[in-house]
Amino acid sequence: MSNVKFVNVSSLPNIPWQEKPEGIKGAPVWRYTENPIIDRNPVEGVARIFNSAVMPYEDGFIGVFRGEQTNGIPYIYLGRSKDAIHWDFDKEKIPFEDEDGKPFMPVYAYDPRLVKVEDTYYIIWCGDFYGAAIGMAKTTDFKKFVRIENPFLPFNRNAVLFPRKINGNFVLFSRPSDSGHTPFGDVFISESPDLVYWGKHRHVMSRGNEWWESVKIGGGAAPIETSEGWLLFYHGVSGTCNGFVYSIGGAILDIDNPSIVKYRCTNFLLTPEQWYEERGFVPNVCFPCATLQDNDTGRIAIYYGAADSYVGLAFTKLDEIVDYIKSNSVLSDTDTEIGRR
Ligand code: BMA
Repeated sequence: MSNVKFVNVSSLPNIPWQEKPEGIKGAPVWRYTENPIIDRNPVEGVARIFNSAVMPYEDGFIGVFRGEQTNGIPYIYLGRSKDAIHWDFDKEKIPFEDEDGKPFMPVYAYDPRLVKVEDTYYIIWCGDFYGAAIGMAKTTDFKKFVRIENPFLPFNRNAVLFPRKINGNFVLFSRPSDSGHTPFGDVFISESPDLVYWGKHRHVMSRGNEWWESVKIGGGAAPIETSEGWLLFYHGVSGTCNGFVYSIGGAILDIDNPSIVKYRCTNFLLTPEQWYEERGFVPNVCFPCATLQDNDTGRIAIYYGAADSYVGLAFTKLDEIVDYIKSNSVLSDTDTEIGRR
């Protein structure tokens, strides 16, 4: 087993965890036996919670949750937990405001990510900016949530912020798209010195390396810094005669220039197999949005939306997953290039 180490990752002794069961075939990723951890109708007025992001906070955990309201409109709700498995949700939507403290609510908001950079927590989502585009806000106390400029023009979905600046700049994955369900999509990154002005756009990874990710791919959880590079859990989409199938993939990106992919796993790491992944509002979806990790043990907990209806939890270990990705890596030209043309 490799001696890969986390970098800039804290101890998290209360990370949710189950040991790897016997008989796992394929990738070393195993589901929590009590999945799904969030069931339907979790809050008054919210029919389903899925595609959500969590992180350690104070003596427990906090998260931003995609709540599909009973009128069908998605929004972001705050949740708190002692064990990162059982969650209490606020009944009200997150009250976003502008820089002057006036209410400034997105029209809708979905697929939130939650990332801490230095002393500030950032929430990144997909919302309406005269078409689907990326929204962002910041908080330091989870009481006051201030919107910051929308980083990109429409259409763009699925943005993920890196947990630290690289060469002095914030770095954001995104996936330019169309106004519909987007039958294409690669992952790009952009840099910003101030979270207002974005540039130095680079291509990271193309769809279509393998059939399970042949239609489109998108950044998933915030990348995890390791001695091998940025460990990325992302989603890949396959097109079938009966619709899209969303699986979880894994890649490792260069630490100083993450537009360069060092390793990319040819096999999916997790694909819909359980009832809560195969059956729901949108069947056959595993959509990763966050991880927790413990520096002392190498444990990683992956949070993923299941069938646009539930939240699932899966586990892996740093050394096992890095070994698996490296030993099953197949790279294309667009992976290894700097991503500028
Ligand atoms: C994507 C996003 C995700 C969703 C997925 C499957 O385009 O809308 O929120 O989980 O489709 O429906």
